[in-house]
Amino acid sequence: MDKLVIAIVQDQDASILIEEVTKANFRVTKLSSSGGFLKSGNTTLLMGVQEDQVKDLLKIIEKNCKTREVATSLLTVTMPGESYAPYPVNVTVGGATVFILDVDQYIRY
Ligand code: 2BA
Repeated sequence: MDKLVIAIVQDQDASILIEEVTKANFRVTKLSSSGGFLKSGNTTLLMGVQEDQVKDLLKIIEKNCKTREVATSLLTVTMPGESYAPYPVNVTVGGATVFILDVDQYIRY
């Protein structure tokens, strides 16, 4: 066990990704998470793998996670008279945001 791959993905892609990752004999833990910017739900996957398996895992993640445009009205603009109005913006939410960390120890009791 060499690396911990943390992948933040969209909820819509999570099920199929978990299926494919499991089919390829990787172990995975699913966490329900929320993005700080959109404040909506996403999925965080924890996957402990050998260093030489990281490339194969990344290929599966890339193949199964789609980039999507999401409309949000988070931003506000100041209107005359100092009132605020929601300002719609489109953001491109990534297929996946991936962190790869070194694992110090891996213990299963
Ligand atoms: P959210 O924070 O909800 O961000 C959703 C999308 O909004 C982002 O997509 C990005 O396109 C945009 N966005 C985020 N912060 C922004 C900002 N300060 N200004 C303008 N646009 C902004 P992704 O970059 O693909 O990120 C998708 C999700 O992955 C994020 O959801 C967050 O949960 C996570 N994430 C991304 N980068 C991260 C990082 N460096 N650390 C921790 N989590 C991260």
